[in-house]
Amino acid sequence: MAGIDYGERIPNNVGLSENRRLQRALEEWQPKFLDWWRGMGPTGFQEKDVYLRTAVSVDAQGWAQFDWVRMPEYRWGLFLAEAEPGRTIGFGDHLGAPAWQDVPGEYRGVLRRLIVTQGDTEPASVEQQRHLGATCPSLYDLRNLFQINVEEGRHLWAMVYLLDAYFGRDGREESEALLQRRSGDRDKPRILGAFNEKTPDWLSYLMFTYFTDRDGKYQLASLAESGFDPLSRTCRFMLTEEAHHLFVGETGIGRVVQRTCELMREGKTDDVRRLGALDLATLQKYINFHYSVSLDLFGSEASTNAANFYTMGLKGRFEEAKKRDDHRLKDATYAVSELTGDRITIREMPALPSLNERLRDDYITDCQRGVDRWNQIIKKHEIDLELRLPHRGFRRAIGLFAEVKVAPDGRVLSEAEWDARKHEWLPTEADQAYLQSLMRPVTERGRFANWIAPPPRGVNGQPLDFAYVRLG
Ligand code: BYC
Repeated sequence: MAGIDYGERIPNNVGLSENRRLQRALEEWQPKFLDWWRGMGPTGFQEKDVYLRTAVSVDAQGWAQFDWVRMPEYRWGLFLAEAEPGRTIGFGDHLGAPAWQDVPGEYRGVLRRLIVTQGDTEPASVEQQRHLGATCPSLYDLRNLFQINVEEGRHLWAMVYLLDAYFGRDGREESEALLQRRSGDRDKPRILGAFNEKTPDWLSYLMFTYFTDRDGKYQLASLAESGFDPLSRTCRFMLTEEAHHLFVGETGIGRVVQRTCELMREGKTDDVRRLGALDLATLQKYINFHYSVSLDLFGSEASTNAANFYTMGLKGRFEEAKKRDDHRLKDATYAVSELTGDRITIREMPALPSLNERLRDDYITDCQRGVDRWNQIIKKHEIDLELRLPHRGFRRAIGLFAEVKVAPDGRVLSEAEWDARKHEWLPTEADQAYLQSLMRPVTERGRFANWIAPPPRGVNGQPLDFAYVRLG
């Protein structure tokens, strides 16, 4: 089962050739996907050879193979993690029952919506990043961008497989709709807020891969606990690909911090803009923006949807199987923020409707780890400043804090105070214009833009001056 059949038109390890109806449905969808990729995928570079990795099997050893590929010829396929024999449902009302191999009829609509919401983010992110190739800071970074883009495309395939294989005609309609919505489009926007924002420059992209892809990690990990076994296995394999996206974000921002600190030391100045780099104050503003947009992706603090997903056995907690409790949570409580006038307090609330907040807490802890590592870089340069995650209520559009204005330090502000100070906390038009002025392509082998340090090593043991994308 672990091996992937690349002899087929659609590479897969799901026995596609034994299911003619599904094979036909997916083979009809494939050219539409390619049309979407050509129209909405990376602008330019489609005919260039890119040094990409492709999954060759889903087990730990045989995962990836690196080779030169033109992106439209990338072998997008259907890969599920290996089945766990005898797997049972790990939480909710069906705890202990055998995991479902088919969609439980009564949960069909809810499950379809979860899969569609997840699926919608994947092409959205490709659309958001499509113009970045033109301003890449190096061939190494360009290659990593394209790797992420093709894998997001594969994650779309992963969700379309579930829709087509398990949801009949409505599933096929949803698969079509996933190719029709467009990030940022007024009439046909993508479903979740963060996926309609622009990714206009490489700093925003690195922030996106750090903060927004990390939401992906937590949502996929919760869906990997699902009692619906095909969803669980699909998400388990997606998580292995997701790890590279998070690596790009964390190390990418780390390299920007590194370069900034080097220039601050060399130039004996905080004003590294004069030296053509990004000052730490601007980095902080971009952290504030992308972190707050990503916090919204977890939904409201109190959500009956989240409670239902759990009780139904469809979406678990992060690392559900490692938790030592009753996995039903009917009588449990969880500490959730609350607004009392202009004060933010904490109150024990029923655990089930608080599951979004709990997942957000797991996410926040994980986000902090990377910020700590960036601060280590700053400290090593003997610079007295720390990057910080803003308060969870800062600039929120979903949930409790959408009703108020909150400063990065957690103080509730009046509208007037917020308006007077928001330019200190969020990228201004001038910041964005400055950033745009840095976005000049660097495509010479082994060279890197002035605002970002080279990585410590290349991809797959290759040197830094390797032709990661053959432009000639
Ligand atoms: N924007 O009960 P509530 C990734 C809606 S990222 C707009 O609080 P719920 C990736 C919500 O739909 C991971 N609308 O929320 C990363 C609901 O609508 P209805 C993506 C929003 O349902 C980078 C209403 O508000 N995967 O993979 O508990 C690159 C009340 O909502 C938003 C998933 O998200 C928003 N931000 O939770 C590529 C997993 N938030 O019912 C890929 C699947 C909420 O009133 N999705 N609403 O019409 C879910 O688990 C849930 O849908 C959510 C929302 C956690 C997103």
